[in-house]
Amino acid sequence: MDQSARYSDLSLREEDLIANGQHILVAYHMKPAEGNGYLETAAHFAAESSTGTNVEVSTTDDFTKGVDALVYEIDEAKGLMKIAYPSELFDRNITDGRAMIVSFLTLVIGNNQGMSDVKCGQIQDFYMPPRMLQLFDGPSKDITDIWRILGRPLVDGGYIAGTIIKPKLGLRPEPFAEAAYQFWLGGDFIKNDEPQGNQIFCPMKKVIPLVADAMKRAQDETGEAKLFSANITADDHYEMLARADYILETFGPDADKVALLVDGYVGGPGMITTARRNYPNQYLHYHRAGHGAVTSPSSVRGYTAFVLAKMARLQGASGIHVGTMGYGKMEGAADDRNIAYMIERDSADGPYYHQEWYGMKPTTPIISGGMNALRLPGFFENLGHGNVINTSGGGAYGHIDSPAAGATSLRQAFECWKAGENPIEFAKDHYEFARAFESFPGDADTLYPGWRERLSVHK
Ligand code: CAP
Ligand code: MG
Repeated sequence: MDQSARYSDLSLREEDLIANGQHILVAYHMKPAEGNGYLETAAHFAAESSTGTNVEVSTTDDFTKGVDALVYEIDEAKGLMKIAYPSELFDRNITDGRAMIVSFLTLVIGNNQGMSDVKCGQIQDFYMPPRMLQLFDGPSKDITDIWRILGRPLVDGGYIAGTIIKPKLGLRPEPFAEAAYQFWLGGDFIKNDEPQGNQIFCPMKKVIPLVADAMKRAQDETGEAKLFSANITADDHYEMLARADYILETFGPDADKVALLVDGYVGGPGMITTARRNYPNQYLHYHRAGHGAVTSPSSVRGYTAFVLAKMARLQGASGIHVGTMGYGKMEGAADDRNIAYMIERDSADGPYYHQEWYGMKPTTPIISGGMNALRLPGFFENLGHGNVINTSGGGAYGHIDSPAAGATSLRQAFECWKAGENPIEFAKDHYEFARAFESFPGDADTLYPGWRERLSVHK
């Protein structure tokens, strides 16, 4: 059944829809299955994502038709379709009237995935009108809270050198805490790796007191504040609360230096909101393990990493992983910097829509995955700043001298870029950075050909 007469209106102009502020706009890459017309399929897509189904139902009335999602633009050659969703379609809390990402996802990327007339559809971008945007929690803590703890300026406070406890699994409590202590001697921020929780060989109630003690000792030793991002992910809301409460109580006077890490893609929006609403005083660290299942550049379904990050800011993530823009081990490209810009700025351009955030706090880009001191200068150059959290697991624990030296080499990489110096020249009087060349010789050969001769002093 062709529903384009009801579910499309190509005379609608995007600037009017934005000026009216009554619709959430979503841009998709969409391809119909063989034998289906573009507009007809797009209209069916909009129907299934809002008020309709594949047939007319007799219970539809005039009000229903007033909240139809409408296809307002198509470009068949580009496989582009844009849909305007009336804000009223989206579910609101009975407790406080606020909006929820789970409802947004249920409609805009719900049953439309897997329909037989749609070959594929993927969200590229969305626009949130001011009134709806204000109904999302947004972050309660942001990078300025970390800078404050570290005694840095609250504007342009700079790079946060972090790591992930490695190996990913298989450390017992004592070596785990020792690995944390060793990194903190040189760096700022440590996160649990995403699967680390309460394994029987490393029970949370054994390891967390040791990590809290390691933090204290590292702070005493260095005279600097240190941060720990603790994984509280669990299927059960109450288990998440139990973990967070235990962790915060155990860190006691250092609890302000604890971030709560949630595996938000596999766990879903409810888990992020559990952390955001129950612990608004803690920095909320959104780990996105598994997101590649839908966001991979090879994917033609789901949504992109850009969309994931934008949703994370609405939900209230203080920081989310945004990849390494082609400089690390995960998929990504240089122009992924627009992901970082969208979540850290008050006004930014996405691939299809400009978004104003009206003062919603920013979400820190967390740079992670195969990073080390050698890869960072190029990364900062591409991004244009270093106001990020970077977690380098292999890049710290893979340094040939020590985790502390690995951490120091990361900080030096930022100094090198900030000073605009040539990394090989900089290495000549920055020992830990120079030793990173020897720690990661494959990267050094690729990024800095000729380094062996020029750094002969360290050979
Ligand atoms: C990185 C990491 C992170 C990835 C996730 C890992 O370790 O801990 O989970 O960065 O990807 O387990 O691979 P290394 P993303 O520093 O040792 O590579 O940040 O893109 O979401
Ligand atoms: Mg990890």
